[in-house]
Amino acid sequence: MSLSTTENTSSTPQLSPKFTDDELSQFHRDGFVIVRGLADRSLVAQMRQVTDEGLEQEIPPLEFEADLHYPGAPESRDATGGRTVRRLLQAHSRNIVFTQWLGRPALVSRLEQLLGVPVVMPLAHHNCIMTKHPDFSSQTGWHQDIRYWGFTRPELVSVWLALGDEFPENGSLYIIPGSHLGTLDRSQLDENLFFRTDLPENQPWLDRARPVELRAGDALFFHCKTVHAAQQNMTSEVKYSAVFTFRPHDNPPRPGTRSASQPEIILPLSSPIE
Ligand SMILES: O=C(O)CCC(=O)C(=O)O
Repeated sequence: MSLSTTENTSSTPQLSPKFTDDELSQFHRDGFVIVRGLADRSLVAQMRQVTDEGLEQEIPPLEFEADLHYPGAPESRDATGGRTVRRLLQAHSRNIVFTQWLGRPALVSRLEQLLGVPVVMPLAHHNCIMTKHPDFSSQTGWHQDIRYWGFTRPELVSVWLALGDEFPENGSLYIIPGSHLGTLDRSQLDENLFFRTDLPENQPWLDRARPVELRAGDALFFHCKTVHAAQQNMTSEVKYSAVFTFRPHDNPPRPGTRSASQPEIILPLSSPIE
């Protein structure tokens, strides 16, 4: 079963300028909410073009599948498929189209509802285009994004924008509704802080997992504690997603952490101050 969403099923979908009360309740209850068609076709097409160029020309900074050693990844950069890109890093500075996306009132107003004003975007986390290739992509285990981040409070939201259709066969995310509200004991995690699938006590959580099916232009908003995972891409087409992370202005990175290692961007307000 795929997730219930906020899809507008009328023939001419109207994008609401903000989250509805139901959507906000869903985010707080489940730790995520999907907005259909948040980015229009032209924005998606431009981002895809930037991604194609970045991949063809190997424009740095890049992260390769081989760098992470996740299950299914090539052994090293020299192995067959070793130069399969997992992420085009520093997406924001790759093209003006990302500034256009981050300035969209329909995006910023929703972030303001979740995080208050002004919304701040760390450049140290996500800020990437995820690419998932046939043949050489890897599995990403169950995890919370906050596990290696260093902020004052675990209060951040990521927005995962699909640049093509995402479904289980091409490695879409799976997500555990409500997991952001749970308290994980260290013993439930492995040495790399992935949620263990071999423990009976973790099974009830894993049984609740659902695939996140997206169409190009759909956006998944998810909490930094929401547990998620993804499989390899078993299709013949590469999957692209643009992912950025946001925080409330009063939740700064802790000094000395990787989260504090790069500058941040303060998003323009979604509507002018009166
Ligand atoms: O597409 C994937 O493999 C999942 C990526 C992910 O969850 C992450 O980078 O936090």
